[in-house]
Amino acid sequence: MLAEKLEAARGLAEALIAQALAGVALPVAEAMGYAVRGGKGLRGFLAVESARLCGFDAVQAGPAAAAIECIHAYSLVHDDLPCMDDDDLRRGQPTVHRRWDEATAVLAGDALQALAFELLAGAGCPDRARVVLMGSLAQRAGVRGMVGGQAMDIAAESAAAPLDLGQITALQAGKTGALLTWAATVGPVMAGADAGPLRRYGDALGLAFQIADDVLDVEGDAASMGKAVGKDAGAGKATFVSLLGLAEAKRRAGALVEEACDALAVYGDDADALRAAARFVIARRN
Ligand code: GRG
Repeated sequence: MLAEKLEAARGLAEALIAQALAGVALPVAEAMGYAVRGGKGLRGFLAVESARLCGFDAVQAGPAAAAIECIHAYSLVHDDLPCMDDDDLRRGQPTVHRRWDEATAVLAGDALQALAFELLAGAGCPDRARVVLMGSLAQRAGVRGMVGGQAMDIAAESAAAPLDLGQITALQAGKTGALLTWAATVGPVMAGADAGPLRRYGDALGLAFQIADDVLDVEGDAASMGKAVGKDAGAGKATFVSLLGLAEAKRRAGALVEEACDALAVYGDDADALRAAARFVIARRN
């Protein structure tokens, strides 16, 4: 059952992060633990499940799951800051800068990013694969990935014309897709195997995830989402929904989920949990 597997991967990642922070009696460490709790744990789950498909157990994959959840949590903490989205609520709780202050939120995000690589250094795979994991995570989190996508998003706010579909797709591939695809390819990278099928799965899943996020920004409610909704439409931002319309956006997300599932054919039924995760991405309410 997907919910139990998500819960198990989330517990594993949170335990490793709590262990790494144990004994640090500083508000910033408390804020780091707070920032990683309460999410769906999708990225950590993808890492554990992809590793399992390639013969690695949860102990061996745990550091990679914890690492990707640290990077994701850092991105949310910084994205919520007044200089970016200026949000008060995340995962149904006050954002880190609201619960503590801005300096603590900046430092918690910085330290979560560093902690990701500290944890990843403990992944249970050959040294060569560990180096590839660390280099690829740095690349996907940085200017060629998530930060690049976020920078494009911020630049679009003051651009003369709204972004077109190709530009939105490129922006989201960086901002949201880069981390999801990294998580989905952890297993073959650890094994030194062909990452092609899981990369195609991750890329399609990432785009479907973002289209679903845009749909939820229109159709979702703040109580289920645990954060403000309607911000994109309110800001007049181009999104998949504004460019395609609600019905076509949903159709494309569904088609991408089928593409993601089909990409896993080589793994047979063993990849059914990943297929369930792809379906969950467009069915979720938060
Ligand atoms: C600040 C460097 C920097 C990057 C920010 C990820 C990001 C880039 C911004 C977050 C804004 C946002 C809501 C993006 C949409 C996609 C997304 C990452 C949603 C949150 O992911 P979930 O739904 O979150 O997996 P949980 O809370 O379940 O972990």
